[in-house]
Amino acid sequence: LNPPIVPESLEGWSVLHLMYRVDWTRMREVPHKECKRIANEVVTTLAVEDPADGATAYVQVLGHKGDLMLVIFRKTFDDLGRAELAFSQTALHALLIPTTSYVSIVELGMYDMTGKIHRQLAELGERPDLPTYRAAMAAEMEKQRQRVSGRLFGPVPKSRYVCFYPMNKRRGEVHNWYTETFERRAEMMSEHGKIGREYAGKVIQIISGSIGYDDWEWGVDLFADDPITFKKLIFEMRFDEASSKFAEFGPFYVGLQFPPEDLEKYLSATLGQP
Ligand code: FEC
Repeated sequence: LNPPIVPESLEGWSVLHLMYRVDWTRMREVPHKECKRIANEVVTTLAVEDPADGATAYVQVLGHKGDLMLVIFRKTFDDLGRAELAFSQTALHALLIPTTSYVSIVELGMYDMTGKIHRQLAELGERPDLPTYRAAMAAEMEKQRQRVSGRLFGPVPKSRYVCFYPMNKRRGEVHNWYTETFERRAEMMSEHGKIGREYAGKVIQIISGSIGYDDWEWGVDLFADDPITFKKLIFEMRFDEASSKFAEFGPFYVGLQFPPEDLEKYLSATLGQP
């Protein structure tokens, strides 16, 4: 039995994180009525009529790394391109200073499933070098895709607190994720999943793959109703082998999600006031 090397993955939403500082000096000069118009224009521009076509999350970022984070989920990069371009034409855009952005695609890594399918196909006499193998694998993956389609193209969790950061799996001289065998990586991901599942109901994570699209390999979005959950979960994961030996983390962004209809309050600095 030839073990696989590359785990299969399933892809969902195309995702664009956009982060901005607000030019508050100019924003304060905008009359109340105009502020309302500016906010409505953005919300209408980034709204999606059918939830099957995408969604947009609005997040007030804490700290100096940004003020406003928009997380745009769309079916394709083309749709993301249209959304970004349309947003760039809004009046608000001229009052924003971009700080950073991140391009990725929602990804479900299938270590466990890849191993299982590979074993099943081997029992049926299929081998990776046979021409029928790819088709058999593709048929199995299609079944999986149907099974998890709700997670690939799921709704944006409404949770109040959002944590976003990019990360890599290390490729150092001593510890190199990509030179570990498939079985070892699968074992480590299984341990990772076990810890993650202990947080079921407390956190919703959206992992998006960015190899080939951005400067890190994955984007991690976590949604929770209590920000302490992020600290506990990420701390606990630091001890699992996939993290302790192999994870490298980029900058962390944490903030407060608000519904699109509150954008006006955010821009007029009255959001969250009693
Ligand atoms: O090689 C790869 O495919 C790596 C992609 C990947 C990264 C990643 C990082 C984090 N996760 C975090 C939270 C959770 C929670 C659950 C969970 C489960 C998985 C599974 C895969 C997976 N995660 Fe992950 N995570 C990546 C991939 N993760 C695959 C499923 C494993 C299995 O079932 O055997 C449990 C959710 C559930 O099953 O419902 C929660 C967090 C991070 C960033 C921190 C860190 O890595 O230390 C938090 C990259």
